[in-house]
Amino acid sequence: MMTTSIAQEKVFRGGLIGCGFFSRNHLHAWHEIDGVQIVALCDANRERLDATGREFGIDLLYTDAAAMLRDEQLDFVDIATTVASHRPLVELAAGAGVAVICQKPFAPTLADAQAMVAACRDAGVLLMVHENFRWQTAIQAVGRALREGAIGTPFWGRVSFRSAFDVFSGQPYLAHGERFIVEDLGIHILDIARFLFGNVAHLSATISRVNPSIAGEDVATILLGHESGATSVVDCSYASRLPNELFPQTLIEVDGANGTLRLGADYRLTIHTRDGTLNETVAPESLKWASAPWEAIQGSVLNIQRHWIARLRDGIEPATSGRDNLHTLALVEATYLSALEKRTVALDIDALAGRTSAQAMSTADAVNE
Ligand code: NAD
Ligand code: 89V
Repeated sequence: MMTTSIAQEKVFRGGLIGCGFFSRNHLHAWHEIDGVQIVALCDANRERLDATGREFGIDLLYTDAAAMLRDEQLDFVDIATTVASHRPLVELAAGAGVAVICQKPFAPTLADAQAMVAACRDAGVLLMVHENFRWQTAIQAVGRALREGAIGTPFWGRVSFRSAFDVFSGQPYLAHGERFIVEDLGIHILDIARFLFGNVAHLSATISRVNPSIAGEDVATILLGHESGATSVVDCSYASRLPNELFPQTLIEVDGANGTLRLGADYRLTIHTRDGTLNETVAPESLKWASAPWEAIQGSVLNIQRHWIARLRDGIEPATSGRDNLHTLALVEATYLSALEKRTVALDIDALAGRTSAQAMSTADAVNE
């Protein structure tokens, strides 16, 4: 792992791999951050690659990531492809001695994720998972308030994402996977629960599919027992038609020894103690390139990428590192296992990695029961 800090004047040279639906948020955010330039793009799809190059004024274009890493002097790669390609691309970058950011879901299995973390550790390169939800302005504000002791020690929480937004038109692949909401969206909500209440000792979950035209589950309810002793509920749904569609807002409730905290609709943060009630709006920063309803997510992309450049400069492991993300991926695996076997599951990363690499569980079975 790098340990020396790098001069403030250095401009980091990045190469982005995967010019699809979400990558434009990465590219807009990189443009906004001092001390970094995306100098090269890679996509296996030539048409998409050329169009993205034209739009963002980048002319070093590759259809092969190995060729980009061979021909360009890069400080990092930003992997914005879908999950199947993550392990080979991370290992390719590590082999070239180049630091890596990789989109979520980091890996299809925990065993793959462990191998990717080991590859970057052995190569001495920093690795960050683009686990951006906890980087939303509102979620950071909640984390700060809890850390500062605004309501005393939390003993109970709920992190909730309920929507009927059509995610499939922008991301058609989400309709076809055997796994859907826990792997794609629940992963963020579980990560927020970890961010707020710490690592998890055990969990119990149910999942189901309401929308008959998709393959995976679109509803999940997960009860988490945290190592701190706190209990939290993570609930996610893409089958909830509400009078006010809040996509992509995450709502949060926390009860602590001295008071309560609520993050309600439209980023309204309320903190109540014996001393009174504080109300604040913790909305995302307004960005020229933001587009409704994605503003909070786009703001979080800017925040996480700023964090990456600061950590790259200081040579320090990022908060949402590959190593950190193993705990979040373990929550995803434990959720599917708990739903399938209808039991409480202990959060033992190595045991869960062993099961998933052996393809020991079938998500479809859990959904269809
Ligand atoms: P997409 O399918 O629209 O784009 C992926 C692109 O990667 C495609 O253009 C494809 O040709 C290219 N690609 C795939 N493998 C490649 C390889 N080996 N070499 C070069 N190019 C390759 O996908 P998307 O919707 O942009 O999602 C990308 C990732 O971002 C996914 O992992 C998804 O979960 C994640 N995502 C995250 C958020 C978030 O808020 N964090 C939101 C949406 C998507
Ligand atoms: O964040 C994501 O990964 C997206 C979305 C918010 C639409 O679920 O897939």
